[in-house]
Amino acid sequence: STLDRSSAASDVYKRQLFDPLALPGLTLANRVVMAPLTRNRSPQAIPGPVTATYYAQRASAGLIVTEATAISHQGQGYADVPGLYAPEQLDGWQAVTDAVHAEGGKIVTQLWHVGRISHNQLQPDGQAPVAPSAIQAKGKTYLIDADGKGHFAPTSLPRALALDELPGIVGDYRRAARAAVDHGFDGVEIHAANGYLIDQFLRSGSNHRTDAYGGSIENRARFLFEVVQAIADEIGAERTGIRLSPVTPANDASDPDAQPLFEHVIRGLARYPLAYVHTIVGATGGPRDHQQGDQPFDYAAYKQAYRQAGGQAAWMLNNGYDRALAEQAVASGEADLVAFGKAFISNPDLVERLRQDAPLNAWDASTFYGGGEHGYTDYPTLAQQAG
Ligand code: 8OZ
Repeated sequence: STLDRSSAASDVYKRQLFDPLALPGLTLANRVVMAPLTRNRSPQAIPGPVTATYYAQRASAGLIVTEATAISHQGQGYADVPGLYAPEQLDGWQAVTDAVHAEGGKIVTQLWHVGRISHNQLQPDGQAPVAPSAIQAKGKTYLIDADGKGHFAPTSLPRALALDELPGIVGDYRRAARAAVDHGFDGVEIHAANGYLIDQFLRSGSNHRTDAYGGSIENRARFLFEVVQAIADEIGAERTGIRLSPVTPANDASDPDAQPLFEHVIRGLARYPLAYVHTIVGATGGPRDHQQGDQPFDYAAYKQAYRQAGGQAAWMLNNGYDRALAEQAVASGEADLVAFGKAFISNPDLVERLRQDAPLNAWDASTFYGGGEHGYTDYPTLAQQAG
């Protein structure tokens, strides 16, 4: 394997943010990753030609992780987010992956089931969203009215999933992963972060089950491992990544004891030869030093638990990284890959800007969610600004 796992070798070879990374299933041109970014620009859950342009403009990223993409209608929780379960959606994604590959990029899709972070009006037949337990999240989802105006709205009360429904949802993950690679994706990222379905199973705040999927840490992690196993069986672990957010409060995610929970999860993940493990440091889009419970999360111990258990996947970190912090993280061996979010929204050529230490375009938060090409495909590159 050409995967560089030898942090001890850094005397002679100092890894840099702009060096390639050859993973067993995925060769990346550099260590700068485009983080998954929800943009709400896919009416009928179909990514259109503008979405292909948007991702192709950002193909110089070492890896693009698409916006979170629903594995099923039940997995939908926001207006105009894309899916991976209908033929027209998959045709749309084929155009996206073709466009990114034509520019020399690599792209994986983020497999998403929102669980309770949804609204009856987004669910099949207006039903309640599903969750480990019937506990409403203190949080918001995003709806678009008939007049096309978007707004945030409280999430609906979910119903608890029956035991015999879980294999069907695992099957939806498997099917979506297969469809993704059949439509040109280089792999998938399992969205196990930010208070969505898998994270709802993990955390004691949202999981009050008394069956084999609730209670102990082992039980709460069972659903996650079933999803990982199914996807690894279907497309190969080397084309599979996973995103975790050990302490985020996003979407009412809560567990006072994150350290043993996520060390159990990360040790279990070491059993699979995954492409990468992607960790959000702190509160998603917020403070990097956020904590759950009364102890700061020990990220070094968490990573060490993974390596000691034999885990060899590339280590991807995200949240609040700038150029200096990212270079330091990669050069020190703390991270193999660093994912940038908002900076990629406003800088299609972010890699080149970082390489030159050029100024970055500011982002316009008012065009993050919903809308058209403005704030989506009209941010200029350095070359466009110079011309
Ligand atoms: C922002 C708005 C809606 C969804 C996440 C998928 O936080 C999201 C998301 C982010 O992971």
